[in-house]
Amino acid sequence: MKYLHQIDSSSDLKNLGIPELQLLADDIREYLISVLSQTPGHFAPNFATVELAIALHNVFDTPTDKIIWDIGHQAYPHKLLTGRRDQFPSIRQQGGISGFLHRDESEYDVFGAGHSSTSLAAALGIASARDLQKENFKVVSVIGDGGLTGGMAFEAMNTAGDYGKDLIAVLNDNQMSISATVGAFSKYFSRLTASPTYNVLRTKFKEFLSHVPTDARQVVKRLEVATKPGMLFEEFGFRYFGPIDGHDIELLLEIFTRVKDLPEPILVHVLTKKGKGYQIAENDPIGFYAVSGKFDPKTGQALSVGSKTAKKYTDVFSETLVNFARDDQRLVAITAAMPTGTGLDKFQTLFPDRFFDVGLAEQCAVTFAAGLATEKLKPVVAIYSTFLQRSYDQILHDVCIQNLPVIFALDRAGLVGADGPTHHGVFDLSYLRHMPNIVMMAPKDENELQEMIATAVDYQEGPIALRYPRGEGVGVPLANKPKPLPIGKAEILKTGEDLLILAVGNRVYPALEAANVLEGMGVKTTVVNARFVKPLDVSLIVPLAKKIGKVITVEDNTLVGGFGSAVVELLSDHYILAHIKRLGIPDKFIEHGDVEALYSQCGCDEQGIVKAGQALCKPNPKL
Ligand SMILES: Cc1ncc(C[n+]2csc(CCOP(=O)(O)OP(=O)(O)O)c2C)c(N)n1
Repeated sequence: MKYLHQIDSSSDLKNLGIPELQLLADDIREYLISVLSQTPGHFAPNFATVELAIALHNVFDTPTDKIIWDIGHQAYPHKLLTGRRDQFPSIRQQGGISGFLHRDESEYDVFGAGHSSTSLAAALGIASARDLQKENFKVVSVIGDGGLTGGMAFEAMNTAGDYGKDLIAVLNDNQMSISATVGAFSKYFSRLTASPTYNVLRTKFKEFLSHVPTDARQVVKRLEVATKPGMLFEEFGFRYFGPIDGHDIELLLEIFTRVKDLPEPILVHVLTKKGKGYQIAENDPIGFYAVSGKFDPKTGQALSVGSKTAKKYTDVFSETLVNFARDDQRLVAITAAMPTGTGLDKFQTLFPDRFFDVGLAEQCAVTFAAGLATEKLKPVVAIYSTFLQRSYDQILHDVCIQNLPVIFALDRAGLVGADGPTHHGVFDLSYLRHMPNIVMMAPKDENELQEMIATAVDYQEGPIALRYPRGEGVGVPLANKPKPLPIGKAEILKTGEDLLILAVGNRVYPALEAANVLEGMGVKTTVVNARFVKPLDVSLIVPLAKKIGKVITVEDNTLVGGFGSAVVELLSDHYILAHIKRLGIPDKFIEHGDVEALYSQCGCDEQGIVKAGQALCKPNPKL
């Protein structure tokens, strides 16, 4: 590595000529491979943005000029160029740098992200603040063709074009979201790149630029004439440039230099390739979207074999749903750009007509499902807990008020680990529980997940949600024909008269283990697997709490408004006076790190439950 070592901030880039910048791009790719073959992280998207990051930091005066990356999973080259090269091996690990953008991490991370389609609205806000305060800097948003399928991106374009703000949107188009980008706009982009104009431009571009006058306005005019296919963006009020090869540094520098001083909304359409420069990832951009363990850089083969042998919750969901869908033609499945992540790819293969991918558009996914449900279909909306946050009003207004039987499958519930605060699924119990009509379940293990899928498929009365964690289950045997559970019924797993632990979801097994430890200390404990957060099992919980008098609730959701809160409300409504300790995720954002370590830090692992039990059962806790 020759050049990356010299880059401690974006200003160091300015001294390099084009050949050096190209070598720097090689350095970055080499470094990405060496680190990411040892450390899990997002992979292929970062190989697509190497030249883009170099060109942007070279042409623009960052951090005075602001670059806003959408999502941030593709911003590793940006991190490497802005002072985080040496910390890079710590990425996504506890105490290390974030895998996304984080304002506290660097002044170059202008706007934090993790969820998609926010960059244009944020850029518009920043540009508007600049103008209001009579400041002078450029604002650039970088958004993918996937991110552009999110409604907020269009809402922002609609406003930006109207306001005529001085801002530049760079469309990083690789025709890939995580899977192939879907939708009419994606088809539109394909037509753009297939157009003869683009192909002439692509081959003749440098020659073309060397012959045109250097006056920016004249060049811009000619470029515009050459690239009229971008009419869609022009109609939105953006001047469109492109499509151009996003791996040609010289071309990128040229274009950005030329458009930099145009004081109006600009869209530069850049074509990139996922995995660019690492052939194995270029050939398998979906498999190499992210890497989850060590691999051999020469072959791309995974080196570490996970120690756990249990099936992943996602796979159990995927296989169980498919089995039900074979017999029930009314079952349809909806994803928001995550067919592989949610496991719906199996459903897609087997029942393509009953599968819908709406792009990175969670709000659309939910209301679309509501529409399907009005016509007597049984829609299953599979969305990660964190991304379903986007659809709060659609769930409330379009599904719950109309009491439509939509099934919500929330994957990645609870703490997710390395992706950190933007991705932890620790709010869903709170944001769904207070909606009238909804039923809400969380399984203790993968077999119970199967039973909850059976319950949801069987349930006709209205909306029903199940939420389950990331990663492997606990390794219990899986029933061949899972049976529905009675709605709102909890199960008692252990009995004892000194302490009552009410646990839900993935905290049930730690609660059981804690109860065993407490038993050794002389505290006899009843453990209840709540199964349903709504409706709660009133006839089981109320008498037990009344009799035992000391209660611990434990959940992998925020303590604010979650399962523990529901129990407290219930006991209060029944005039039950009890000593209650709620365990779960505290009222703050939890950073990235190892999941188990994070649960321990939050005090809701086995040890935390034991501690709480000891404290509660000290002699003399007088009511
Ligand atoms: C609201 C939301 N939904 C889903 C995701 C999960 N996700 C992360 S990256 C990604 C694909 C983004 O594609 P694109 O914007 O084209 O960026 P590229 O990977 O091509 O750089 C998806 C679906 C997300 N981050 N945010």
